[in-house]
Amino acid sequence: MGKSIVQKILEEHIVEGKWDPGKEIGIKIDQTLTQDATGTMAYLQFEAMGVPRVKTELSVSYVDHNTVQIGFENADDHKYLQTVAAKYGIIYSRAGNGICHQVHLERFGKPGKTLLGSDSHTPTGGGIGMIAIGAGGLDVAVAMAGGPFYLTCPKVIKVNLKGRLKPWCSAKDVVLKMLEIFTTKGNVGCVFEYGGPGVETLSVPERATITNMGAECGVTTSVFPSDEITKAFLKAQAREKDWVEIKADSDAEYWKEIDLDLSEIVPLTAYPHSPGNIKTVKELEGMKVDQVCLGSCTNSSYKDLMTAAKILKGKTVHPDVSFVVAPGSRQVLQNITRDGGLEILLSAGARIAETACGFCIGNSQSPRTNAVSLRTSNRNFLGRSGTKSANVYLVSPETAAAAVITGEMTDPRDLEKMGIKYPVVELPERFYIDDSMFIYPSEHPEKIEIYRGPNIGNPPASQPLPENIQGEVTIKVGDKITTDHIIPAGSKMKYRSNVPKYSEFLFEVVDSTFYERAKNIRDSGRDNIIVGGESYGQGSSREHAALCPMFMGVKAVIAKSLERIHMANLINFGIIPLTFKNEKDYDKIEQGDELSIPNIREIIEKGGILKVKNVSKNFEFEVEYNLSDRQKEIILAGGTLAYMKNKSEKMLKEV
Ligand code: MIC
Ligand code: SF4
Repeated sequence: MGKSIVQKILEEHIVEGKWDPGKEIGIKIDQTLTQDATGTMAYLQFEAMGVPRVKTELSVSYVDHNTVQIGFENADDHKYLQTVAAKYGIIYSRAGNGICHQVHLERFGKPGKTLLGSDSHTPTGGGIGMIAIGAGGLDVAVAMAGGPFYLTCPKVIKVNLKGRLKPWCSAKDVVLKMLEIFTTKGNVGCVFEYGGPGVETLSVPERATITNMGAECGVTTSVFPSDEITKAFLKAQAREKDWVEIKADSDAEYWKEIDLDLSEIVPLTAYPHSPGNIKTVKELEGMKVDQVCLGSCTNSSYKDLMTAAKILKGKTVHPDVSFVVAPGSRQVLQNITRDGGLEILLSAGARIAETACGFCIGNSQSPRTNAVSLRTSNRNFLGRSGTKSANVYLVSPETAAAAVITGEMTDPRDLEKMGIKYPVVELPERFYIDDSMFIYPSEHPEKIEIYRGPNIGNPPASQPLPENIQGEVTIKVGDKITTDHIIPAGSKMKYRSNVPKYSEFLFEVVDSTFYERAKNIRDSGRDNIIVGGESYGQGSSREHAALCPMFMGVKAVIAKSLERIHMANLINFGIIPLTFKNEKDYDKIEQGDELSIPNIREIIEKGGILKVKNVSKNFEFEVEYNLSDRQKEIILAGGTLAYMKNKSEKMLKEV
């Protein structure tokens, strides 16, 4: 039987286990990336491992999230990251150089390699034919130290692309269609592999838009073949030597296959407050728009910005609209400047923002109260824009540009009626390339002193799993709770390196009393327990959604289902993830109920049925713990750092 692309690349990297979908495997990681908001914690943990130099082929530390420097905190973090990179053999991409995923695709991504990134949109690299996976910072730190990355060997879903996109319809609409088909839940443990004749009609940045937002479906990653189009992109980046062909065998078998006809794709939008809420743009036609934001790691490439610029040529931004453009990288900005796009955008009245995440994570350009904001980004979770009452719609650059002109939701195909022709944008044969904002590691690491400002604190230590868990349901939440609900980003993100302070904002958008209540429970010697619905922990890779609860004394999360990265982060920080055996038990529990899980340590160690007693309501229910032997050991030890320490002490004794 032939092999899929996913199987081919993974098999080449497996160091523990074997190709067997559903079972845990450990893989070698060739490249890592971190960004500043998750990076500080990742490098503090890496430092704690005592490894003198990273062991990967390539590791890059990007600064792109916390670039708004109000107060000293972010600048302190940048300096810390710069010195760590110099000392440990990591390339440092300075603030201003661009969003990690866009820059990595341009300058470092290589077909056939594995990439692990401390950001959930790392699968952007799948656009160039790599297996690129998002993970918590601690997992990335372990990979930098040469350790394997553990994941569930995935079930591969083949997406057969046919036909060609019609004018005004774009890669963003394709991935929004995927979200309509697959939704944001129920895809844990799967990978989307794209194939079929439609693939060759899509450029690498378009493929990357599609793999980027696969993250919203909850898949482990998404991947495209590496073909002549990939080769042309790498050539345009002066990196043709990095090209290798990667394709599936013609008789490869898949867990599931679907067909998607690109010629049937129409302009789509995700309406508030989930990327899975899909409607056609036509259905919302005429809705007044207050803000349009073009950028983010999903849609900030040369093609995206040049397309919008050509649509806006000679026009002025509608008087009721604030139009923000954040180019994905300095390279994109330099190239649209060379090719005249920047001038058109400026003349139209665009507000050019820094080449960074910016508006996407709500740390700038928060819209007005009750605003309708059209964004080309990938997430429209409640409050993520920084304005809780705002309604964010996710759209393509074409739909965004149409609204900039009309001031309302407009199907971009209707621009033809206004005499605007569809702009065909080809990628340059050779991009203007300038790598001067990368700082390469020092050749004299012994001379580098790590800078630690007052904002940098060591990660708090976790505790081994207790004999019994005894405590209270501190919060009961519904379905699809995202990590943005658990711990907000935006203006609070500057406390990423200060866990006690950042913890004060836990569950802020859902219930602002959480912190005080959790603190009282913890300080009275009892355990905090979180009860969640389906797909708990969707969204980002931020390990603070586990680290801060750990700091607050959360010992268990009991949910109907959990998302991959968040579940791994909970385990890394010694919080046991449990699922209801019978989902109806969820309905019987209330916030404030006293729960006890007797003998949990013994049961995790030796096996057996795990029962939870609801002391307040006087009933008992069963929960499941779907953990590999390795994960059980981590939970028993109280998290990955403690587990690694125990393991190396044991090894030393044996020597
Ligand atoms: C996001 O888009 O939510 C982020 C901010 O990039 C996160 C990482 C973080 O919280 O720092 C992600 O996607 O993993
Ligand atoms: Fe940055 Fe937004 Fe992409 Fe996250 S989704 S990496 S915040 S641009």
